Amino acid sequence: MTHNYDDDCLFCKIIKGEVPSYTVYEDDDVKAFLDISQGTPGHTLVVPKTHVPDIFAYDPELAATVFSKIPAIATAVKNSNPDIKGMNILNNNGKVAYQSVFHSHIHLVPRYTDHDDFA
Ligand code: DGP
Repeated sequence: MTHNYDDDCLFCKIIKGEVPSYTVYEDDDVKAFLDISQGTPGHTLVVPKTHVPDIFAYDPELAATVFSKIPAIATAVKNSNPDIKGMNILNNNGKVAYQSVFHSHIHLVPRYTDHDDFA
């Protein structure tokens, strides 16, 4: 499968292996890796392998492909640790919405206890 990369994009460099990351899951369409800034242990980012800046730039087919994989990846992260009791799933789009890396990514933030571990 061929992907479109942006040579200046940090997450494209991670996808190509030019910048190291801890891979949680990978297939032809997506890569999931640990966020460098762990909101809680296991905080994972899921990204399309093709460069897409934000939710507004997806074609519908790629959106369906990427977002349909989130439940299985989230379940795998949850099953990796019996102490994970829940999970926040977040997707920031645009600087005003606190997006800081402009390659679309879905945050999986495991939650361990009743609200006493919020970052
Ligand atoms: P957002 O603010 O939604 O755009 O989230 C971007 C996330 O990307 C932020 O939680 C930190 C993470 N991040 C930034 N640089 C790197 C990096 O070099 N490696 C990894 N694994 N994560 C990074």
